Amino acid sequence: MGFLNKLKEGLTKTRQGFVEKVSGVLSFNKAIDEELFEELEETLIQADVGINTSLKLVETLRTRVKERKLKDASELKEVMKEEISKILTGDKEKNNLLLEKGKTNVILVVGVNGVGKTTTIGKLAYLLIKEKYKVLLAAGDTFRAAAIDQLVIWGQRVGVEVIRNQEGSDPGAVVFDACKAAVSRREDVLIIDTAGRLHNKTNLMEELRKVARIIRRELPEANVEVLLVLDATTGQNAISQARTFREVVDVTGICLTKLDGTAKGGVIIGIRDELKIPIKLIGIGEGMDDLRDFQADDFVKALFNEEE
Ligand SMILES: Nc1nc2c(ncn2[C@@H]2O[C@H](COP(=O)(O)OP(=O)(O)O)[C@@H](O)[C@H]2O)c(=O)[nH]1
Ligand SMILES: [Mg+2]
Repeated sequence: MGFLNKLKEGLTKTRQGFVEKVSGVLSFNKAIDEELFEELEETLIQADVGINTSLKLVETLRTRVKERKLKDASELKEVMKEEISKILTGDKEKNNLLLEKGKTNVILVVGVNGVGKTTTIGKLAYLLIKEKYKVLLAAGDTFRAAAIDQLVIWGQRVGVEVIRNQEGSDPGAVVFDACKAAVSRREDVLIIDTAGRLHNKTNLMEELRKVARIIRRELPEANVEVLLVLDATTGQNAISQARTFREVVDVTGICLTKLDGTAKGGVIIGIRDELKIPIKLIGIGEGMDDLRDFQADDFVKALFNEEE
């Protein structure tokens, strides 16, 4: 199955909880009135779009109704799709990963435990290899041996090397070694895994700051992407996680995982709108091929179950 069809299938529950309800509200032969806007607002909030973004979206719809002199609720569906697409697209230039051939590119992957960092790194390495980049991985989550092993297994699966140290060792040292190795081996992309134990927030944040400093110092010329991984199934919680991480590192992009099978996929709109950080990648499964660049238009089409 192609990625778009898989995305469509993965978004089934989100579609049921969001698009189908919105379509119900915006049915044919229904007048556009205050009650309709309120119903719409409620539906968006329940679909995990988030309160602020829902209010804003409905406000925009009110404006469009006046501008375009719309009369029937069914006409609002297209407008809604347009506006969602606009929010998700944001500033188009910034929606791709920071990658340049002929330069060292570092992707520092951060996020809380279990959101899918290590899996995303494996999938991303696979994606980049297919695009002819030379890729190196660094096992910066040194807290548990299993975390290191998991990355090593991904490395073997996709055929890239993993710089690692023992369990409990200093992540800064692993990152230092990996930066050196990336230069000496002329790697195009260094992807760094990190720990995500939020319950020990101060330590975690210190660790991340330190790692970011080491990258800057060792690879001053490199492109550095700080990719925050968020789990769509956590809904609004993903937004508060993002706020926490943003206080510590300069997050340049988001990867939203687990869009397959969740009913909370509407959160993607709130994430893009509230955080103003581009969504660069989406994950729709545990397999090697289940990660892709985020394309707002394709996403909206898949969400609304339209043909390509
Ligand atoms: N369904 C689904 N599962 C995912 C996705 N990404 C990661 N996972 C699963 O989420 C779990 C946690 O992933 P892991 O990479 O270990 O998270 P980490 O703690 O952030 O490194 C694993 O079972 C992954 O297979 C995704 O896009 N879809
Ligand atoms: Mg991990």
